[in-house]
Amino acid sequence: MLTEINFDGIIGPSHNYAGLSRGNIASASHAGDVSQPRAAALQGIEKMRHNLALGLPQGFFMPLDRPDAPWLETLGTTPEDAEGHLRAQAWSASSMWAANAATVSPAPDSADGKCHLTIANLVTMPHRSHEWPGTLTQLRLAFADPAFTVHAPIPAPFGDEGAANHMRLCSGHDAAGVEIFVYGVGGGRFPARQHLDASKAVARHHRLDPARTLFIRQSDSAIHGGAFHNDVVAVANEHVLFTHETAFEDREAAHAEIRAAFPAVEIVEVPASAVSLPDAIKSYLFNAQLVSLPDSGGMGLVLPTEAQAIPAVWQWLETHVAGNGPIRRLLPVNVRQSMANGGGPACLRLRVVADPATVDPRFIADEAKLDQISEVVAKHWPERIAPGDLASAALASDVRKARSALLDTLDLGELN
Ligand code: SUG
Repeated sequence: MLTEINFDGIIGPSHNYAGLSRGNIASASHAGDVSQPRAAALQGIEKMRHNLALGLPQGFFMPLDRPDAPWLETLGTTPEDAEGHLRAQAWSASSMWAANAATVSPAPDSADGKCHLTIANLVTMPHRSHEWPGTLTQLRLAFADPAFTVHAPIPAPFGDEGAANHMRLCSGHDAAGVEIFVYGVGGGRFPARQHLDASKAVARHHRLDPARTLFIRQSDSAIHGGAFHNDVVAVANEHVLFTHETAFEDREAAHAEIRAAFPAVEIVEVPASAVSLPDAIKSYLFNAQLVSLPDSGGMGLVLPTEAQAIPAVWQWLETHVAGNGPIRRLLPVNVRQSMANGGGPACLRLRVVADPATVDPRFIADEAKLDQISEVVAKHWPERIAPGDLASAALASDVRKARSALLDTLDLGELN
């Protein structure tokens, strides 16, 4: 049976605040802060427990090996000798944001009846550009079953940031859907990370039906306001598109195209007059997991606790839930450590529609396995990392050992 499984990136032991992502306001404003990798990973695990308790299938991905010495070697240096900015780029735990791991097209959407995944190249940001080899290895392991095809990344210079710029509308997760690729156009104050040529290449590789595939331009004002990925201003689930008024460059044309391709769509739009773009970005209202609740049948919004702190945002949500809208429950989760680097609940997960029996079971979560992961994190993850600590060979060694301990515990030593 095909079902939606959310795979969360386990927050790695090297999690730190180096201010590496231009155009990501949270990352810039927390640059130089002391991070808490242990608390960060435990927050991520609690989110997984929360979603499991809702009856939602849950998976996870392992952190990548950091600092990335082989990458530094291609640059002629080492973690010890690298210049500060390169060293920070090598240390980044950014693979935690699994929404950027790959773009996923479920089997019913593809001409060959397979679930296709294309690993994102993440070429726009140096610290993320070296994630893909580790991600490719891991996803080829998790999705080795013939039900899946895992594609290598689209080549540079065509920037691809994966599922963060991809939405799917469908009558049920196991039915054929309409896939929406959202791209940006460069030349502004902040980089447009998703290129149209990359999105089109992904759609071709995934053998999507052109009649059920849309390419929609993200608004320049959203990018310039700090929405470095579309999933900061819009999210879709089944027949619902939850979006800010300013998400798309040509709002009317975008909505008309979406309605024409998927007439049953319910567009829940938050007007800028109710929630300003800066408040939407600060609260990460849209970087929420819009999930179909197995018990009650309605939809729930798993959103960051930051959304409760902004009165306009919380008021809009409470009014919606009290009315007749499709979102029936508000489910705040605390992922503050990730949020401070610009990653909300939706950034931390990759949605894969699949039969769980076809996924390598080592990547599927249950309560007992989350207990095991928490134990390793509590024992091995550093409590704090200050920016100056990245020069420490001892810390680098501890961080590697911490990851290895987790791989061993989960019988994933082959990723070492
Ligand atoms: O790519 N932050 C990530 C956040 C990714 C959020 N993902 C989604 N929206 N799906 C990024 O900007 C900050 C790292 C640092 O500054 O150290 C960072 O990479």
